[in-house]
Amino acid sequence: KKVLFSGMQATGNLTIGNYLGALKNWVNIGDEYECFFSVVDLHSITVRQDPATLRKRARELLTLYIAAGLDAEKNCIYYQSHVSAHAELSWILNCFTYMGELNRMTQFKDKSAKNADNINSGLFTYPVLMAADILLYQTDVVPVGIDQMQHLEIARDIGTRFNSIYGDVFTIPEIYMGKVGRKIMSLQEPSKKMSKSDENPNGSIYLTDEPDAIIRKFKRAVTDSGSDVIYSEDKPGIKNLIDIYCAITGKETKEVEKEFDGKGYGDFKLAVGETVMDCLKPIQDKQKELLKDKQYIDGVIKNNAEKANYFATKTLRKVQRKVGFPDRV
Ligand code: AQP
Repeated sequence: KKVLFSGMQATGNLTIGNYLGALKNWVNIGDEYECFFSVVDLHSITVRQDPATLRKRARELLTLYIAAGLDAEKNCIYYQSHVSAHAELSWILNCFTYMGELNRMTQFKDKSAKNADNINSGLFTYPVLMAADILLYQTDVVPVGIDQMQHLEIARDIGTRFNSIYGDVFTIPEIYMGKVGRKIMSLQEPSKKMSKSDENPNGSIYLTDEPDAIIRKFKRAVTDSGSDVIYSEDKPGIKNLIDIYCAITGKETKEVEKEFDGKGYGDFKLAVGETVMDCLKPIQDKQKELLKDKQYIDGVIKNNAEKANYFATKTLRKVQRKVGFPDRV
């Protein structure tokens, strides 16, 4: 089987952007692959976190992966910090990455603008750690949203560079993106990506939002002039809502335009809200139930950390040998 790797940070409440751009695709295509789904907590501390909150959110996120439909026996669902090979490979790959390459990363520019008082070197080398995450498992495919495209390209470049010096050590991964939901925008500012760390909670639908909050936020969503539900670049607000609706229902944009022909924005916004609500409810219920089952979740954490460590260490040892570190005796 080919290998799939992906991960998310427990840096806040997940949004439907994270769900539709990444998690939902993991569930859809996961069966075809040997999968590694990580809660990437090493990445999270590039921005200052409250320790107790980070620990709590990491557990909630790991549980959410399962609640969203990933089988914890078939898939390796684990915490990045439980597999030290990520940090070790990341150091080695840092020595094969140029400052100039990292300087071009738009996420670094965005995040350092947002965190001007803490532009740490971890934030700068974030893409190298992400390359290590992916290359460690000899990954063939990485399902992520479009915002991660640049990071995936640098991972491919670093892997290719290493291979060109030392021979075929790493599999060079491909990106996977769903047809729709690649970039869900803020409900309040449709020119901006919906993001878990957005300060305006009305712009994002969180996976933990209660039904009435979901409906309220969709009702308040910024729309455009006119009143027709049409998929057009000139109507970024409506376009975003159609994207959300299509990503959940699997409908085509043309079908949606027809469905709401002659109906106003109000009806459409309510329909999208109800669709999202119905989609999230079973996931929320399942997550609540799983969070109560400490023994089961602890078992998943322990078993999968062992499994991830086994595969990751295999690649790490090979890399250490290639670069010339002494053999273990
Ligand atoms: N708005 C989005 N639309 C589609 N996909 C999205 N992703 C994030 N936002 C959207 C995808 O979700 C995964 C989560 O990646 P992450 O946890 O590393 O965080 P991120 O990409 O930095 O996402 P956020 O929500 O914007 O987090 P913060 O606010 O912490 O920076 C990735 O696959 C991403 O593409």
